[in-house]
Amino acid sequence: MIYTSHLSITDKQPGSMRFRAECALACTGLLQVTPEWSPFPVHQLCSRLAIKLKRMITTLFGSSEPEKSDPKPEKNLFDRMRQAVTRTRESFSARISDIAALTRAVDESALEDLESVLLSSDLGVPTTTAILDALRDRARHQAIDGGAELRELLKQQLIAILSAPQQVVAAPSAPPKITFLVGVNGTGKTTSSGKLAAWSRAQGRTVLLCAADTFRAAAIEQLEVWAARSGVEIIKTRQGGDPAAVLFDAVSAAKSRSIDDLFVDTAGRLHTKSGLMDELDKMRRTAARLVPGAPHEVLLVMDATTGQNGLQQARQFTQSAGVTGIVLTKLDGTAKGGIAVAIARELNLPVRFVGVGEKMTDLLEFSPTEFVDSLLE
Ligand SMILES: Nc1nc2c(ncn2[C@@H]2O[C@H](COP(=O)(O)OP(=O)(O)O)[C@@H](O)[C@H]2O)c(=O)[nH]1
Ligand SMILES: [Mg+2]
Repeated sequence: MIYTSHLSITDKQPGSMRFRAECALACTGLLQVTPEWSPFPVHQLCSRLAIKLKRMITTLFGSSEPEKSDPKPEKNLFDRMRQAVTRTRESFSARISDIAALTRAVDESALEDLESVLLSSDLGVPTTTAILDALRDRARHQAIDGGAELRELLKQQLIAILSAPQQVVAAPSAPPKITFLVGVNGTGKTTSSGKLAAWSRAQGRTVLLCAADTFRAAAIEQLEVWAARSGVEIIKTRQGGDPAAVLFDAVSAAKSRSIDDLFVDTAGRLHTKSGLMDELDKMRRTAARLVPGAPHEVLLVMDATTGQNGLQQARQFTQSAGVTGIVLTKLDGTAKGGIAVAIARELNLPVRFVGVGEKMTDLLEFSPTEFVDSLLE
């Protein structure tokens, strides 16, 4: 928000505190000064105070300026994915290279080594078993010719599993497209809502954020900071307000303003808390009443560092919440990125996005081929 100075020309006494404060605000860009200010060198007068003030505002509220959404990221998506899975690749790829180097003809002992690598990267027992079964089957029909071929076959298997879930997202016949972000506490729902808003804006779409986590005041403020960073508007209510009511307002606003994308940040909930699951149901019904077919996407936000536990939780969640896809966050902080493969196979849901850090641009659209290539290159 930009304020306009109401100081009259006669009030502008260089020694007065108010004048100095307004000069400093003008330097931060938060205060607009009228042309009549031109005789006063505001930037020289108070630039040091302005720097202090700006630092204080940023500390208290985060940056109020829209972060530049990097029209030309210095790294391409593949490099960024590669960077994000560094820790997983270091344990995964190096050990697979060892197997490949030692293996002339792929035998049972090489496959057993591979099994232990897959398990330690959090692919989980059922997915690892399925991959090993397919490789054994192949080896029975046609010998696997050394480590390089084993690596290639593994790649194909992983890409096939990750590409299998083909959840068709119902495109709305008229805007807005409504996306809910759901999941347990701390997985990254609010952060991902903000990043998605910026991502969608960067695609040239119009975006609105809805703060439907009314449980904690901090969640509303956190989303406001994200809205300011990504330069989108936010619809919110007071803490403790009815999430379905704020959603109603947000959908109505999105409809009347012809907004393309409405992202709805929701409160953290466990599938076992029936009150909160009912609340989510009510939100679904509210959205559907205003926009037929809504919500068009329900993204379950999962924290990659929680591994198989997170998967177990997600399995139960997807059954009751109509989840259409996954946002897998904190991939940058784990050596167990193999969880993405387990998710695709066991939940039969596509991983739509991955979170690779805490910045606005640290959200990548998921591509099975890029993911597997960056794990196994
Ligand atoms: N390193 C990293 N941290 C993340 C990522 N996504 C979210 N976080 C952090 O995880 C914490 C919880 O995120 P938040 O969005 O508040 O979770 P919520 O409770 O589900 O809304 C915050 O400190 C975020 O900065 C990610 O992709 N990578
Ligand atoms: Mg939150």
